[in-house]
Amino acid sequence: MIFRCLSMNVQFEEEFIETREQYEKLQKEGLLLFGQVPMVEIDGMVLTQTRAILSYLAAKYDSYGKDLKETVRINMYADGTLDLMMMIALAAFKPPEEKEENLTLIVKKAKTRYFPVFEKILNDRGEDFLVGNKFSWADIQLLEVILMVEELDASVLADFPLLKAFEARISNIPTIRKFLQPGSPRKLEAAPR
Ligand SMILES: N[C@@H](CCC(=O)N[C@@H](CS)C(=O)NCC(=O)O)C(=O)O
Repeated sequence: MIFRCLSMNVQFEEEFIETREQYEKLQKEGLLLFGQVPMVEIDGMVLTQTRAILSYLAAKYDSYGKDLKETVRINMYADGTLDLMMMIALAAFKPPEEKEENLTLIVKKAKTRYFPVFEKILNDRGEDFLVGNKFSWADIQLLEVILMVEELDASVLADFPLLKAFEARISNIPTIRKFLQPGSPRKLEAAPR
C-alpha cells in the first residue's frame, strides 16, 4: 500500500497499530468492516481488505493495465505475491519453537513455487515490467515480496538473475529509491523472527 502510493508520488500518512487500545478504538468507531486491519481512509471512504484497497489504488493511479486482459494478469501476479507475503506475516504468530522452521519453509516455497514463475515471465517477455511493458501494481508487489524474503535469506535470488535485475530496476525508480533510503518516512515493522 505504502509502496504503491510512494511509487506514484502520492502523499500519505502511515500509522501502525502498536497497542490494543488503538485497535479497540478503531473497532469502537466502527471503522473496521470485519474487525481487521489494514484500513485506509481515502476519497471520503474507509476501506479494508488488502486486495480491495490495493486494486483501488492501482486503478486510481493508472497502474492496473490498459485492458481487462492486462488487469487479470496483474491480479494473478499480485495475488500470488500477496499469498507469499501473508505466509511471512502469519509466521510472526507461530509459537517460538516453530517459527524458524516455518520461515525456512517459506523461503523454500519462494524459491520453488513463486520466484521461478516471475523469472520465467521476465525471460519469456523480455520486458522491463511484468505486464504490458509498463509499471503496474504487479511490479511493486513483487519488489515488496522480494525485499521481505531477502530479509529472511539475503541470497534467495542467487539463482534468479532476471529477478535480481528487476529488483535493482524497480528499486531505482526515483520515488521508490527515495522511499527505500534510510531517513525516509518509511516505518519498518519488526521482521517476524
Ligand atoms: N483478509 C484480510 C485479512 C486481514 C488480517 O488478517 N488482519 C489481521 C492483522 S494482519 C487482523 O486484523 N487480525 C485481527 C482479527 O482478525 O481479529 C486482508 O487481506 O486485509
